[in-house]
Amino acid sequence: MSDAPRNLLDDPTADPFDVALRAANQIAERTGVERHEIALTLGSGWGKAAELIGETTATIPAHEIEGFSRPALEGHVGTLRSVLLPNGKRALVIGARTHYYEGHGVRRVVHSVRTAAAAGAEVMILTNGAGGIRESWSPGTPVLISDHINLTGDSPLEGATFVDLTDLYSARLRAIAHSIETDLDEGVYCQFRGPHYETPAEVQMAKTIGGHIVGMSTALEAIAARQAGMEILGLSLITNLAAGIQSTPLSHLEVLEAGRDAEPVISALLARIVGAL
Ligand code: 8IG
Repeated sequence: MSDAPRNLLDDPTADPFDVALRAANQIAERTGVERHEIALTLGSGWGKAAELIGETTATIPAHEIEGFSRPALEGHVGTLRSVLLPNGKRALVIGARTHYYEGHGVRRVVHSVRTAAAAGAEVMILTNGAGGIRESWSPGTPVLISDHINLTGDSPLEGATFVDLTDLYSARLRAIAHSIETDLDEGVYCQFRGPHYETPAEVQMAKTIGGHIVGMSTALEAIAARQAGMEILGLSLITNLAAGIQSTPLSHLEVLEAGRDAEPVISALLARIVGAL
């Protein structure tokens, strides 16, 4: 038996929105900031943006907040930060992502997004490291997410909760991103369950059904963000070409390296986008 404290979200009778509200209240108390207008989840390759977007006024180990867990993966930072933006707004920077492949259930996956909404965020920026299907994308290319295909077979919505996902990735926010970086490409993000990377045949399937990016995180989070009424901006850092698109095998090390190399450039881009919101 593990002696780690149990997570409230693992209790099926707990209301996940209630847990998110408790988390948001704890964040308000720990940061001294009543309301965070913008939230960002920083995936692999995007971490440096936290320093560039503004002044960090509080840093909290995420696992000290209700419903959050310790980071499962090296290269993922388990902190929540409150950042004061130059325009006076407050951003909640989430460096702690629970992935679907960890097997803790979708409630744990989307808890950070629901917490951000409960903390007052109206804009949710979701970033990730991902594989690229377009051959013109070299590792290190940032791509705007225009839409997604959720291949997990799961949903963060429970019961007969029908949520419209038209314009899930806000055209308004994408236009702002384009005004900052005119040659930013867009693509459809396919979320696979992982943690294995795709087979080349699966990548071809994703391409055939209209996908351009393959990843393991963002679609489920975006659905929960929309349910919570937030406007969503999604950005992928292409850290590798998807399996079979490149001739060499994929390695997690390669992914981390591409992320590290691109980090200063894409983080500066994200900081400029945040500054324009
Ligand atoms: I970084 O090639 C990263 N994440 N599914 N496929 C999937 N997720 C990824 C990939 C990839 N690269």
